[in-house]
Order: sequence, then C-alpha cells, then structure tokens
Amino acid sequence: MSTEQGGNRADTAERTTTTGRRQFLGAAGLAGVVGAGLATFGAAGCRREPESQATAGADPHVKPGELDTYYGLWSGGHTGDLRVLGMPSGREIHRVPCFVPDPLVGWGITNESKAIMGTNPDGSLKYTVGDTHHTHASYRDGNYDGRYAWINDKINCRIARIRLDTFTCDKITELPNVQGFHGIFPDKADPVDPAINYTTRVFCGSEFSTPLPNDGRGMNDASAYRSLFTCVDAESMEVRWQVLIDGNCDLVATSFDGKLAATNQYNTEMGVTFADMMSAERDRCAFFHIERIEAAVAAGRTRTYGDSKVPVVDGTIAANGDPATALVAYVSVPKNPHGVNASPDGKYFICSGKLSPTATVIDLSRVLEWFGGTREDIDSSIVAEVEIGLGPLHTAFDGRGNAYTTLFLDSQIVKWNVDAAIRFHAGDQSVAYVVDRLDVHYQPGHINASQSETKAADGQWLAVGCKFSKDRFLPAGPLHPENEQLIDIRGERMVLVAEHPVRPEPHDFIIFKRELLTPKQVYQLSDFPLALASGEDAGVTRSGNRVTVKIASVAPVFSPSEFTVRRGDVVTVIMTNFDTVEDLTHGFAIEKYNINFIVNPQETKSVTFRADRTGVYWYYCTHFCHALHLEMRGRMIVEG
Ligand code: RUQ
Ligand code: CUA
Ligand code: CA
Repeated sequence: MSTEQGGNRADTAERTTTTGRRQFLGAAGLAGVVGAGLATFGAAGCRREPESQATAGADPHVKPGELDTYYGLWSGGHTGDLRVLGMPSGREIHRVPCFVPDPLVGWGITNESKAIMGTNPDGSLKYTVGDTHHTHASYRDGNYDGRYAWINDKINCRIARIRLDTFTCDKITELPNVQGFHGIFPDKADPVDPAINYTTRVFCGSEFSTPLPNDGRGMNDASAYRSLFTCVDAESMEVRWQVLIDGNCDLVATSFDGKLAATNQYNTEMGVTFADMMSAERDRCAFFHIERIEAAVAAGRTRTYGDSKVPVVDGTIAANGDPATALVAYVSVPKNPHGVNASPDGKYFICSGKLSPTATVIDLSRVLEWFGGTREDIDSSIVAEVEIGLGPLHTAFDGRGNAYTTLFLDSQIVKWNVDAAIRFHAGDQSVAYVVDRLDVHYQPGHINASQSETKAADGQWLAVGCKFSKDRFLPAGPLHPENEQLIDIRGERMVLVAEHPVRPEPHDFIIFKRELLTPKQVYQLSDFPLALASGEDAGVTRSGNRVTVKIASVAPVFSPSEFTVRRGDVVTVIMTNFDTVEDLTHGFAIEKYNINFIVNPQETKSVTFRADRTGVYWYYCTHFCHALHLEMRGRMIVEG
C-alpha cells in the first residue's frame, strides 16, 4: 500500500477504474487492494492540497500539570478492558478490567471480581479471554449522563457495565442463544414514556448464526441456523428479550426518541462460508420497533430456546410482512454494509458500504411511516446512497451537518455533507457533497468525533483508529502497533495533528466533555459490606477449617503483620485500606500463592484460597505507597 504522506491522494485519483470495481469489491478485490497497494480513486471528485499547504491545526498538546478537556472511552480489544484517555492529548489515564483477569486490580483474583466475572462450580473463572469491540455510555436528554458505559466481549458473548463514578466494572451478563456478540448501543429514551428521557435498555447484535437451541441437534443443516437481536436491562443487567431475525447483526444504532434501534446486516445470505456471505449484491439494515416488541413480550407472544428463560419474539421476514403489526423492518442496503451510525440531529442512520463504495442515508421518519402504514415501500426510506470512496466502515458527525467516514481501502477519511448527499441523490447532480479527504495511516476502522453521537456534537476533534501502522513507529518486532490519529475538524479542512501507537486492537471509542463526569476520588468504608469497622477489627477467626483473616492497612503497616493457619485450611483474607489520602493505594500479594490485588483508600477487598503448603510465606504491599513501602510486609505461617 502507498506510504505517501502528502495527503494528496485525490490528485492521483483520477485513474480509470472499471465500473465493476467501482461498484462492488469481490473477495479477490478486497485482498488485492489491501495487499498490493493499488491506486485509490476519489468518488465525486474533491481535490486536496498537500498537507503542508493546509492551515496548521489546533495544538493537541496539553502542558504538564494541565488537564485534558475531554474524556475518551476506548475499548481495549484483546485485553478485555476499557481504556480511559484524556483528550485531546491522548494520554491513557486508566484501564478498567472487565472480561480478562488483571493482576494490578486483582481482577479475577478477589472474591468480589470473581463474582462479577462468573465462576465454575470449583471457583475457577469461567472465562479468561475477551475481545472487546464497542463501548458506549448511558444517555439523558440526548447527551451522556455519566452513569454507565457498556462494552462487549465478542468471544464469550458477554456485556460488561462500567460505573462511571468509580470507573469499575460492576456487572457482567452472558447473552444466551447467540454467538459473535458484536454491536452494542444503549437506547436514548423510552418510546412510550416521555418522562424517561434516559437510557434504560442496551441493545446487542450478534454476528454468528447457530442452531437454536444449540444443543447438538441440527448442526449439519446450516440453512436452519439463526441469529438473535438482544435487549439487556440497563439497571438490572438482565436480558429482557431477544428477537429472532433473518440474516445476522453487526453494529447497532438507536434513535434519539427511543422508538427505533437498528443493526446492519452483512450476511443476509445466512451463509457459512466467506463466498456465501458475499454472494448477494445487497444486504440489509434491520429496524426494530421497540414499543411493539415490548408489547409482544408483555402479551406473551414469545418462545424460549433450550435452558434459556429469555423470551424470544419472531422478527423474521415471513412473520413481519404487515407493517401494521411488524416488529422488524428490513431496509435493503448495498453489499456487506459495515457500521450504522445515528446523526446528531436525530434524523438519519447511516450505513457504510464496506464492499460498496457508498454510504446509505436512511430517514428515520420514513421508517416510522412504514410502520405506521403510510409508506408502502420500506426501501424508499433511503434518502441517499452516494459514492464516497473504497471500503467505507464507520461514520462520525460534527453537529454542523457533516459526516466523516473511514475508508478502509483508501486509507482515508472522507468528510461529506449529509444534506448535500441527499440533494445529489434526489437528482441534483451539480451538488458536490464531498467536502474534504484526508490520508490517514493506514486502513482506518473506527472513527469518532467529540460528542459525535449526541445532540451536543461539537465538531472539535476527530479520532481515528488505524488498523495498520506499518512504518509510522520504531520497529519492535513483527507485531505492529495500531495507530491512533487525531484530527482537528473545526475548519472546512481536516488537519491531522497527532498520532500515537497503541497495542492492538482498541476498535471503538467515544469522546465527551469532561464536565459530564464527576468521578469519586476516594471510596467510603460503607461502600463495602465486608469493610473492617476499624483497626481493632483486624485479626484471625476460625470455624472448622475455614479461617478468616481481617487485615487493616495503614501506610506503611499491615495489621496484623503475621498470622498462622494450618495446612489445608480455606483462608479468606479481607483487607481494608484505612488511609484516607487520595491516591494512597496499597497492594496485597502473598508469595507463591498466586495472589495480588490493590486496595484504594477506604476500599475493602477479599480473597479466598487453600493454604496447601506448609512454611513461611511473606505477604507484602505491591503498590508504592510510602518511603517505607518495602517494609510494608508480614508473614503467613502455614503449620503442618
Ligand atoms: S467493527 S472496524 Cu468490531 Cu467495530 Cu468496525
Ligand atoms: Cu503500602 Cu506499598
Ligand atoms: Ca452479504
């Protein structure tokens, strides 16, 4: 692929391409373009000056001692956690473990975290790997309200909730009946009760179809495999309902009025092979009528699969032909779409073409007209289907009517005007809807702008996650980092202002004003049911072979600084950090017992293990807390 940095690809773009390649990319085309570096071309022509001639962008540098003006929440990818960044600096402030054990926090080690992650009957963790893709936060009045964020695990179909007052994961739910849980989006309001103008549901899309129930029957008949769209209660984190659909799910979007959720579908063929999944010229975007689905669930027009108690309604095409009763509407969009994003004005969902060089703009009021019986053809809710470039994936918004879409194959971001695209599609071919193009490095996937999918989209910053970094950083072996780039979008022209490498692969992210959050800086003892009442409470109690050791930590001492158990005892250590000073965290590790966790000021955690080896085992503080941090240790004596 090209490594030019001049930002002048539109100038090399006037090469002739065949209509076939311009319209759709087949499997060979996709592989060829990525691997061989074919020249790109610009759709609806827009020339761009080299970057050196563009105006300098805003300085993203945040001086030492100064704070960022935005929070960024990034999914961690393979590390199964949520990354917290300060923006625009891109400084990583925190990582919140969710799906994968983390030895700093003791995630997957402490009893509290194991209860959230889920265990086997023997107490071991049910899952130890994760693959997070998408993260979104709770809404109120069309903007983030700072309560929760959610993140998906594609491998084990889990959804995690992160409390944004403490930046900790407090619930994980495994979705039944599905595989390949990918897209996730909270609703923004209730479709019926206008007083509920905040998130109460989270919708989840699953990519892979399986036999239903998946219990060993019907495995050879792939044509009978099905996918489900899932609704999770935002507060209880219980699965409320699922919808049986035709095709699959990918990304998810929700409307600002709470009436509609949608998922783009790249496998309407319901194929199981690569070729099958790309055999149709068009796929779909499926729209869910939330009020009707909830009414059908309440009326008991449901079924269940296997051991799952979750009610499932029928959203298949065959059962949803009558708009007056339909739960789901299927809009035809070009081949293997990727991404569906809600414009901040509340009017449109935009699907990217992926294998088609187009963006499809769907007018939500028209979708509702179809459900209401006043629009005959659901496909006429498409108000634009315009060429924007090769391999379009995800779209962000600036609140000024412009969309920014990543072009994976072109290694570009295209800025285009939604209203202009609609006018062009309606027949005014003189309208230039592409405003600007910018080279990024390289192969961008997700993109998001500050406050993008909120009513407060502010058009300041645009971040893009580039899947390939190639030559941008010092080589460090065969695994290349990804490249996160930052773009100033205040002006007409996009200006690339910063980049940093990141461990693969973060996928998706949101960026919002720091005023929207007021996290706690210190816990209260009463936040934890097991908290020691005071230092006097520390000590050892025994009941049969079960021993409880209560430890108080105050820098730089553990009390007690030694305890004795017998080999074979089941030992529970409960530790409270009595320090009240902000940032004064202690760690607790026991040599040779595979135990490590931290306790923040006024926090309590516990761990349970079997003392199965006799001898002296030091426990010590793993978190630098005091000049005498190294002296902060004690002995566990295990008698035979
Ligand atoms: S998908 S790179 Cu997992 Cu978010 Cu589009
Ligand atoms: Cu306590 Cu280090
Ligand atoms: Ca397809």
